[in-house]
Amino acid sequence: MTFEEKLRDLTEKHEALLTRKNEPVYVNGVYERYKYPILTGEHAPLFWRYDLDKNDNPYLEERFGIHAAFNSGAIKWGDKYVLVVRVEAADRKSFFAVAESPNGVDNFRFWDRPITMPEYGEPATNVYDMRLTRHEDGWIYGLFCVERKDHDHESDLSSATAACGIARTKDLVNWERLPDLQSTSQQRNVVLHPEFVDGKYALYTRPQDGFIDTGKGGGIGWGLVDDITNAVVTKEEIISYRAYHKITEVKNGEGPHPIKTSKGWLHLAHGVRGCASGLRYVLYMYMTALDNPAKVIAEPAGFFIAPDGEEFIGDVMNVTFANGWIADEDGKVFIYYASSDTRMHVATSTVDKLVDYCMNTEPDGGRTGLTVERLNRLIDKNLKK
Ligand code: BGC
Ligand code: BMA
Repeated sequence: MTFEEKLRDLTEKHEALLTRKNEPVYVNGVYERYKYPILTGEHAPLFWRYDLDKNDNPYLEERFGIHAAFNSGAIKWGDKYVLVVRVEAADRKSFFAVAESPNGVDNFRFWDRPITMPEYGEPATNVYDMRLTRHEDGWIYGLFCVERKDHDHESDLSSATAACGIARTKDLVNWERLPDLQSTSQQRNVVLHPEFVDGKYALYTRPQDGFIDTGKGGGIGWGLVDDITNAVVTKEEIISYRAYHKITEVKNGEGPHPIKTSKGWLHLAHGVRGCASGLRYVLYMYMTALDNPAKVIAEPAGFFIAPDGEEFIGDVMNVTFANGWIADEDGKVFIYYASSDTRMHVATSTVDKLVDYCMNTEPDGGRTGLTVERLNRLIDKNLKK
């Protein structure tokens, strides 16, 4: 094949992937999953991956490998569904890039350039998992994990530190970087609540003992901050707890910021447990009171979304992770989740269905006997008919 033929072939296949129609697949009455992932590394523009100059690249070789597209923040942007994607290059570094779709379930396309995120302090080794919040102060905030080498343990090549980076924008292109969050522990999974609470910025946090170990960290925390341009959180109250033999035993963390409903705030989070094959990441939901986003009023037992089929397989197996969702004005909800640190998917539901799920699914009693009692209550009800 000539250079031109190869390029035509690549372009046709790429265009077919980008415009592939997605279809909902019935799951459980609560949400629909979709037939195809909505974004993968292969969705990255060809002009990110190839040098398209025939003289410089006569073999049309890929010059910049894009390995994965996952863990995306989400926001409605005019009438477009927009994701700020964690794109991972073949060199393991991730960065943020915006992708948009006209309908939220297919035809996602990256904007021409990735986000050039200004640095704060020591330049980051890696950044990932942005949570977007359109705050009532008028800015759009992106909170994300900033990973740097842990210089106190230089000889251990894997030692690192995690901090919450904070940036804000009006157009998703130009970002103003603010100082990283200061707190008593390392932080990954910090999320900005969209409203002021007692006149302060409110954060969902995830205190942890070390870079990986959440240790005594307890779960998803809640803390107030006076000034977002110099964010310091001094007190973190745990609101969604980790517990022995629950899906959150090893870790948990807030997903995107909660959705406000007439019945309370709807939350999406991830829970992690350990098993022989490593860590298992699943998604779960809970609700908090409308007048107190830190007060849990419902927490259905078990997972809401767990890996299924090809979702099990990827760079980091057995992972579903979500840091973005969009609630439309008509009540439809687009849940953007990633599988196995590799690709993005969507599930669709409605605010009413999600509230119903949270309010009418019984909580985890913490031991097998109570799980059987819960099952028998449902069986009794159904068999009486
Ligand atoms: C990876 C993250 C992961 C974290 C903790 C980082 O180096 O990039 O995906 O969540 O380590 O394991
Ligand atoms: C983490 C997260 C994600 C990732 C997951 C599994 O701790 O912050 O970035 O999806 O591990 O690797």
